[in-house]
Amino acid sequence: MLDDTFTNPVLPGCHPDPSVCRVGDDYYLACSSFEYFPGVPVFHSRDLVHWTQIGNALDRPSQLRLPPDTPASAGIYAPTLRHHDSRFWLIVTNVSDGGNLLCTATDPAGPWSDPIRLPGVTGIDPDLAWDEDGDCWCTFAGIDQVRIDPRTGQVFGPPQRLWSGTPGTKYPEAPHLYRIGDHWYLLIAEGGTERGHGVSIARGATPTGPFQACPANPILTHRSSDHPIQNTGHADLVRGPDGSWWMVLLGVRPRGGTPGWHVLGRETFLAPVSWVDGWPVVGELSLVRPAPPWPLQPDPVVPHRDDFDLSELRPFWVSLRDRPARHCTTKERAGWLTLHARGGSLDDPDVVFVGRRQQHLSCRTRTLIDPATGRGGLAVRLDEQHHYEIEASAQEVTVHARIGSLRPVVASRSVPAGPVVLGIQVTATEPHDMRAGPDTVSLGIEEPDGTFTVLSTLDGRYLSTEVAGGFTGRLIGMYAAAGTVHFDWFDYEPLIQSTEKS
Ligand code: 6LW
Repeated sequence: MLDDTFTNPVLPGCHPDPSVCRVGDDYYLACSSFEYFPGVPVFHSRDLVHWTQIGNALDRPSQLRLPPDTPASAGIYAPTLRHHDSRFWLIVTNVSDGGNLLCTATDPAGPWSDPIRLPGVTGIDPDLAWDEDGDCWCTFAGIDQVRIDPRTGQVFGPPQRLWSGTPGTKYPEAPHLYRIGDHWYLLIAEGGTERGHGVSIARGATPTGPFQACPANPILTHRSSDHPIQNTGHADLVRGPDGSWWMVLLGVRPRGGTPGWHVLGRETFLAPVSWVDGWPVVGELSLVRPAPPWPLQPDPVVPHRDDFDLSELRPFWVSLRDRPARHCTTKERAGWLTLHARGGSLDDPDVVFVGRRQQHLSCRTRTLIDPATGRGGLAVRLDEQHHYEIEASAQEVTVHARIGSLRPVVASRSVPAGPVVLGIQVTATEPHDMRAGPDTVSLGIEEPDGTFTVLSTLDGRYLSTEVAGGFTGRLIGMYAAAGTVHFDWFDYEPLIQSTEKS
């Protein structure tokens, strides 16, 4: 239902380091994708609130190489997406294969070009900005800058230090440089991407500075607050067609007792921005807040059930490091997703896995698996050392957990031969229960009469970023552990609670 409020996060689930640009009435947004393939999801919106994934910028092996030893949370970091000279430009870091990459597209849904490399851009979080003379400035974590030729990747001279952020505050990173009115503004994140994160800004007369820090820095931080949205930082600014200004940024929603566990990764939030004395002032960032002044669009129709009837997988499905067709295809058995095992379990970095981001604090997933010729299942995954799964073989289903070095088999049950519906339900705990974890994860099977039998309910805190470390959040998906397994459909159903809408 449309009303005068909107729900934050605007892109729930693991969608950190958002970068946004506007062309006419259309907004486009890209974010980090780490060890997952395809990489750099790209979204479209007409109102900054409702986003539809239109593709992935790096969806061919020629664009994205994630070597088999790419650790979880390595890979693709922090794109900048810009529109200039009738083209879309995307610059991003592959920390696992050669550093910074630059691709272009005329349609942000793709295809994107094969990337050029930028060996002279020597840090993460690269930004692109063009000045009035057409010179292109690449600014990156440090905060350093070098002029580049964005068509060839050539750099002109060594990088120059522009600003180190607020004295005494760690990790000046995530720069974005903008010409706004009479000034060049240098927006950065600092304080680290955990609870100390924040956004600061400086301005100068030229794109190369010198830059003067805003007296009100940090212009956004929730550090040391009891705000339900924490770790706020890594932001980008965009101006609406009506002249209003907005900030997209990352934040997390920790739950449960001390220290608070967030399980969905760093999500994308939206906040209004006003200008006072030539400096941006970030308005209230809340879970539900007044809408932008233009009409809201209806929610995009997100297919919660995927019947695997298309020849290609939809863009929200991701795999680990690569996705060769010989291991993962919808073409082998019509209307089914077929997975041929490579690694033997979710502990293995080369396991054949197809998953989607968990985007809601509470949700229910189901899949119909045919394990007649193999073994596979349905999993909630944070990384190789942190996952829960329910696995089916010809006549048995088993619940496994992996928590660090512990690998218990939690429950098992025999089942009749043939396809079986596996299910996982995630249930957020009450926000004020200080002894609880963030949520519970129940794994079970659907009986022939449609009732759901839970085999095991596990504490969700062990599949949180605070326990596992790293930069990502949970994925839920299907995998093969041995032989060949087929999945007829996959269902993801948000369960709405008072603090969120679907
Ligand atoms: C990203 C850095 C950060 O490169 O986390 O929150 C890193 N900020 O800017 C990975 O997402």
